[in-house]
Amino acid sequence: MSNNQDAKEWEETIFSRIIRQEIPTELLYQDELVTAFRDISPRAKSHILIIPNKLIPTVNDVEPEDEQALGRLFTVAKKLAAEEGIAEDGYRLIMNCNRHGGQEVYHIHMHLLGGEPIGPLVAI
Ligand code: DGP
Repeated sequence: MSNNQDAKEWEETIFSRIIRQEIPTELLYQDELVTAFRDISPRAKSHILIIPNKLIPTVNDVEPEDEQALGRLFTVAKKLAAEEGIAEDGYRLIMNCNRHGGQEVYHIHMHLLGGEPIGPLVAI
């Protein structure tokens, strides 16, 4: 049991509305498990978010039954990296968790960053 399982932490975020296409967003990919779209404030030439359709607030809230959807994040990352033309040069996949990880939106999401050198993993 994580400490995020209270009513406040499980509230929907803007990402639920994007999944339901309630706000204008160019979806790059969507199926029954995951949705992908461009980050609103890109930190690289190519910056895509890939998210499970199910609301899972943080990695601390992941359960075994989520494995199929979370595995799908990787196969969609591979597909979108190829479509963006960044697969060969390379890219970085990031998932932040809670405050120290720098998480801002409490609906887990994989960042796909590429199109240019991304720099060191952690700035020091
Ligand atoms: P994180 O810090 O890992 O929680 O990243 C959250 C990302 O979500 C951040 O890079 C900005 C992006 N973001 C927040 N709100 C929106 C939105 O409404 N639309 C889109 N496309 N991206 C958003």
